[in-house]
Amino acid sequence: MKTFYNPHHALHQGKLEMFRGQLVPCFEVPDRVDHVLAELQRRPIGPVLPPQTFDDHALTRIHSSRYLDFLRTAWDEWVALDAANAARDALPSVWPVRTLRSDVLPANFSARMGLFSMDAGTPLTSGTWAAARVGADCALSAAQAVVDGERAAFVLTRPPGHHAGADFFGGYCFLNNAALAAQHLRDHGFERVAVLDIDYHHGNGTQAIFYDRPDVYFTSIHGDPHTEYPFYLGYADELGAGAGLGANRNFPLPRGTGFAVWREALAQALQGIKAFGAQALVVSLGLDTFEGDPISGFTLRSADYLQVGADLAAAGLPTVLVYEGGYAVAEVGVNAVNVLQGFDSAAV
Ligand code: SP5
Ligand code: ZN
Repeated sequence: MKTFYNPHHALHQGKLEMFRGQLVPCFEVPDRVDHVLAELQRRPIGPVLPPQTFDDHALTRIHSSRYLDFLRTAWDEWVALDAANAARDALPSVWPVRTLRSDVLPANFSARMGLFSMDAGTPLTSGTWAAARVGADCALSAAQAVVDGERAAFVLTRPPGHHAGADFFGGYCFLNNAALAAQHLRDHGFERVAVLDIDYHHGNGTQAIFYDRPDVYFTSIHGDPHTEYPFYLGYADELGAGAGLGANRNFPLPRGTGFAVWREALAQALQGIKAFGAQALVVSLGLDTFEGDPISGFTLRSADYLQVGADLAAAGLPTVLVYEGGYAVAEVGVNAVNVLQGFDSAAV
């Protein structure tokens, strides 16, 4: 399959994230993509291509204009506050929780950082917009390749996307690459599209974006949000709303879950996608389900990812695979390419 690689991903390079009252080094680092690229060079599965350029109209299909306007100018505003900020990343510290207003767009930069974010673990850096914007082009290019008849395509980019909502960043994510790919498929002939999220963390952004829509099915297998990030979404009773009722399905699993139980949840998620009648599939491919992941709690092993790829291919749908999380940097390349190789070996 074709890989659409973001050559500008390293422009986004956060330094520190807030964790238990301390700033700790970011887990979401450029090496995560560099190792996947190196493994793709060792075990080629197809051409590695730069993305085509799409105009911002494709972004506004998913994200609000005021959020995109904020992201585009945020770094310059941050540095305008204090020239010394050029050496520091921007992190939010105040949020409009219940009873506070999110309809008013404050002039104050910190207030807007909070309005457009969900946590203090996602630094905004000098190159965040440039990297995320080209990543969106990669997602749209992969979706277009599938529109043009490819069986599957892989989006190799960072920052990841599945925690980002229509108008907020968080969980290391800024633009929702999987949602952009799904919408592109919808806008180019596929009437029913499924998003399957197999990152360790629930894809709250993607779920929220499609929650009331009957045309995009969202299903996710993830650490139980009672104990795992993003905590406030991803429970089994979230089934969709309004016209989208029945088009959302979550499989929260406890910390420590191994491949046999995880794979049974995958079979059920794929069964839901089939029952929905999906014509195309977008996979949010996180590799943080790996036993060696430093921030996650499942115990999948490297060889299991070959089977994951084969199971995904057995759905028999045109498929866009989007790289999301996965923080065991030394193993993430092997694990990601195992999924792709497993997919290609089983795909008809
Ligand atoms: C895309 C994705 O996988 N985002 C995950 C965001 C998780 N953010 C919260 C992580 C908290 C990590 N703290 C772990 C400390 C271990 N010593
Ligand atoms: Zn994750």
